[in-house]
Amino acid sequence: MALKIRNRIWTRLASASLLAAAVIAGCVFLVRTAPDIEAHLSRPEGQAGFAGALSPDGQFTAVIRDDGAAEVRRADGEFVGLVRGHAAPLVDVQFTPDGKAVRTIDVEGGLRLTPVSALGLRDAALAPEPALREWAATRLWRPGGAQLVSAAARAEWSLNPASLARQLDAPSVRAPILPKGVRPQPGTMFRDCQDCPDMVVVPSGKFTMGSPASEEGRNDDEGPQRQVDIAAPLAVGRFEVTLEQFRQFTRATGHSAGGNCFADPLGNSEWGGTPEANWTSPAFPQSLNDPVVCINWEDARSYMAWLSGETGHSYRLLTEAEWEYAARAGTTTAYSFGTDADRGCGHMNGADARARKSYPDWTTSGCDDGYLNTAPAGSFAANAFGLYDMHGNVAEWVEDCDGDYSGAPPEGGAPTGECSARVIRGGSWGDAPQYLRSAIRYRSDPGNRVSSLGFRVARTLPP
Ligand SMILES: [Ca+2]
Ligand SMILES: [Ca+2]
Repeated sequence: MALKIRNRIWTRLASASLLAAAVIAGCVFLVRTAPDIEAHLSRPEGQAGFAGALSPDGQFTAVIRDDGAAEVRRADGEFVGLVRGHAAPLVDVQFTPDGKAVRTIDVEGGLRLTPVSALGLRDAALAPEPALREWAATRLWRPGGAQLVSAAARAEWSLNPASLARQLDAPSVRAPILPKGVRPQPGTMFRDCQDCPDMVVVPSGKFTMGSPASEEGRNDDEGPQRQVDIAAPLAVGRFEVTLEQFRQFTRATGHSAGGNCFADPLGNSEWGGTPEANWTSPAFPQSLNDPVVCINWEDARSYMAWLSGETGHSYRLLTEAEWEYAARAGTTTAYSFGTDADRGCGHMNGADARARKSYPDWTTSGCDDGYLNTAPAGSFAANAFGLYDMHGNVAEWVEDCDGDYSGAPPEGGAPTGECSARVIRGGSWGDAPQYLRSAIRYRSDPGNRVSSLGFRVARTLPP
């Protein structure tokens, strides 16, 4: 196996909603029986109730949440946007009689009118084709809230990475389902079906691949640096493929990802190929939203083929160049959050102080990132493109055969054909910070399965 010996696990191979709450409180009964008037509910004084309203046309509800924001939903319960007070919690919300605005009052008496169109609802309703309505009102997510933004407003976004990160940083909220025939634009999110992976559209661009000689922790195989042109936008999985997503694939196809996963079956540092360890049982507990592990390169490719068939789109692994471009998200520093590995515990799941308690011989960071093994997808901050867990959590297979940069294609393509080692990127929960850098490169026999190794999907976009 073409593996380097490092202090990393796999190298040891060589060695419901508020509306529901309203239903429980019986208040929806009030608004639903009076859709022809400006429905209005007030928070009972001294009680943990709520204020809510129904739009005059009966299409939307607005309910004040415990955090003082008004949450607007469609009548069927689908979330569409938030209205907040300028600086104080809201205590009252109504729709105006003409239905064109949401009128809110905050605890200090401040009145605010928020046009319905500002929530994107009007743009959605005016979209020329019914199939485009959802997309015309693409959701943008921001810390602490979310809102709908019209297609026209979206066209005015700059591709400022920091701006995109703010908009996309809400991992618990799913991307909208992309209507057939719609080409997603850079800076937006989508998924192709109900259970498909969330995708982020990253813009085209040029970047410098590899690390400078001055980068701390650098390995020689990260250079020489070279210029790469990612010529067209592409869709990248927002998260690593999860256990639940992989389970859907195996149920649908009968695919058997075998055992003999490289793992630590007893949690006592006796790592090795373990016959009984596999993706359903990697020798540590996982939630269904954790990234799937013990997946070899062929398993990942089989998943892509199935997902492509299910959706009619071209799903594939990222090339190595695309992966680094996506991980850097416009940055040139060792990590997408900067150069300071000591800040890493807020940004990535790697080998940390918690891991050292179980594995005293490991090189780790000095901080506690909260996870010994895998973390649920999206547990850490996204990078500027809105992608999660590019640094750490699980290391990720990419398409390329292993090779040095002098012979690799310059335009982001992958060497094709049979090869004895495929590239792995990003490092994992078992790796010290220096092995989680954007430029770090690993490689492995494509048949190997490791309890810290998974993958991420990409999708080619039509021209
Ligand atoms: Ca960790
Ligand atoms: Ca990762």
